[in-house]
Amino acid sequence: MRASRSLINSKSRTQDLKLSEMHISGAEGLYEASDIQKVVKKYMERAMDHPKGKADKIVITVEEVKQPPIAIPALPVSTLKCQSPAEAKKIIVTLLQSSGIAGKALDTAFTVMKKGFMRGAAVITAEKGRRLDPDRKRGVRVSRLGIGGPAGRMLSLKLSRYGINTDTVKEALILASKVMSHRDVMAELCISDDPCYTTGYIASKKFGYVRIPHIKTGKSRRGGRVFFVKENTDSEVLISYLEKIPVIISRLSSFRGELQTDEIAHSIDK
Ligand code: WAQ
Ligand code: MG
Repeated sequence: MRASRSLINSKSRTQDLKLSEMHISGAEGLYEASDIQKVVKKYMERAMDHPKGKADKIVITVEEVKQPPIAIPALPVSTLKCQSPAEAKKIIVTLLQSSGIAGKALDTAFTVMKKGFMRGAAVITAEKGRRLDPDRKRGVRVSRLGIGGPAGRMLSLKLSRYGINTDTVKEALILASKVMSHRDVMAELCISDDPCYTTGYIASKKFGYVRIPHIKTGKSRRGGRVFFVKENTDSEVLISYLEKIPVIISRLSSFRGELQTDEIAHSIDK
């Protein structure tokens, strides 16, 4: 699903329709045929009621997937103690550096995040900080991802124990798990573009899915995603995996409550 709003007014002379469209909401998933009507209804509700504003165009695409999905485990989940965006930044730098991401790559990532307003994710190399995704306005949109019935029910149960059983958390964990299942991806940084949603995350092969509260203040529509990849990544192969290959979560990993940054670093190093 993709919901957007045209920014052209009657006085505007802009010829470039793409430039004058604001992305409001997007969602994608892999579902059983029998669930599609229910899912489309849910996506419609989401498209028509979004804190970013009212959409004037909603596109829903339903495609049959021919290839059997690849089964992967979900990443381990934890939440860090964090009180402010400034503290969040320190945590992000510490954990990403310890996942092998160089300063140059972090600089590129923070520049991309500051601009905000992307529909997909930027793909950035972990050493030199080069950007590999071809369409910089759009980024790469991860699709064809989902969770199997039993794992999905178990996930809801586990997340309920921590009071975070929401579509936002589930979808983010599914996405991060697919992204991290590719061998060339080292880490991810995500900040929601929803002005009310102030918890972001980093994901890495080393730390799993690490939630970071207060990653931004509650007023900003700026958000985005960055995937950090090995320097010699074949971007076409990676992007086609992320966009096209069906991947489904079939089992879960560990869940942990609130941790201090050094606790997570320490527990992994042991
Ligand atoms: N593929 C690639 N990038 C995406 C996708 C996708 N399918 N969906 C969203 N993005 C990018 C895009 O640039 C958005 O602006 C940005 O991510 C944020 O998207 O555990 O809801 O949908 O509590 O606002 C984090 C949950 C929620 C943390 C993140 O992101 C937690 C969220 P949003
Ligand atoms: Mg979203």
